[in-house]
Amino acid sequence: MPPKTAAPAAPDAYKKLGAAKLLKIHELMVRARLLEERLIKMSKGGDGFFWIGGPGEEAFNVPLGMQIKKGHGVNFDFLHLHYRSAAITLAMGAKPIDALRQMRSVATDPYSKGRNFVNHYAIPEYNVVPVSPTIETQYSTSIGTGIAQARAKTDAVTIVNGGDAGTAEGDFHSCLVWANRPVLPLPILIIVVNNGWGISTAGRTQHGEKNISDWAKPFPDMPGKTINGNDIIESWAALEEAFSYVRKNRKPYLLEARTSRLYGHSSSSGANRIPEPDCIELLEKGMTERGLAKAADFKKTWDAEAAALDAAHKQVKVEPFPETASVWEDVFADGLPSSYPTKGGS
Ligand SMILES: Cc1ncc(C[n+]2csc(CCOP(=O)(O)OP(=O)(O)O)c2C)c(N)n1
Repeated sequence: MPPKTAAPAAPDAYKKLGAAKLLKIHELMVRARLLEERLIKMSKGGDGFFWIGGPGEEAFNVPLGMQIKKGHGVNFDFLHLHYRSAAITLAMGAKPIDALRQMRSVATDPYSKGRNFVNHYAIPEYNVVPVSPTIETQYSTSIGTGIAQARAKTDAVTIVNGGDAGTAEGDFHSCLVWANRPVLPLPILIIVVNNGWGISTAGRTQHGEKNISDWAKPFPDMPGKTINGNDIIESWAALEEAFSYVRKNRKPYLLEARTSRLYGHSSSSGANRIPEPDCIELLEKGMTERGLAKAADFKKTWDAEAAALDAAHKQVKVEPFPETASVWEDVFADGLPSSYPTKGGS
């Protein structure tokens, strides 16, 4: 069984991953960061109603998205995500414009047709199940796809992520119990991204356990590990190890990533920049110090991604809002009960 604590990254780990891959990771991190900053601006500028997202989690979420076995159906990985996961979906190939669409609540939003709030993805072709604003329920729904994949002959796995405060809820513990039943262990990569806060409540005032990953201790077959999720090298290696364990052994793995929360909880808490470590700055510093890239390489990426986002935003501004009559669409799988109004609404 892998150790319960993280080993420090090897000194040459940057070079092992290689400049080309690191630059690709950097590009996706920049795309995610600029997207979130644009979404914040939209929420403050009347171009949307509410923002919640994941700036500060890119060094963990991009490697996660890049290591997914992407596709539709039981033979591909299933993702039960929460609202700070944009960098995961972007690394899988989602387009920033679709998040802008959901923020502006336009009818072209592919995730919810302009009906849900931002960073609530639903991507059937990538097995990304709809994100719930009710926290932690994703740990319960992940049991379902975990069971399907435990029964199927496949190397595909289920991934569930959420925050540290939510682990106080029963759904998280149901997931641990179900994933570890000796009669049918489940191939679930159980992730907790620990940013130290539950809205405005400090984690240190709430958690008697030292690490969230210590919840693995009662289950001898489930490794538990805590890593520095602001470090791209540590994140990449830990995810590789965890994915490989779950895919091969068809058993769960509990991974806790400590990250920054760079713009606070949401637009409700102001969404202003907070002086915590910035994983993109750390990556740029690490690459520059090792001669793997220059400041000009990074600037090119920032400029190109910003220009692409400008064009996408311009496009979304002229897209239509949903028709009023569409308000009942997709509410019930088999149509509306006869007691519901079918026209207009009141
Ligand atoms: C069941 C439920 N309880 C409370 C809330 C309100 N709420 C939204 S986010 C949040 C804090 C979640 O903190 P954490 O789990 O650490 O995740 P983070 O937002 O920090 O990533 C709470 C309490 C909710 N959405 N759902």
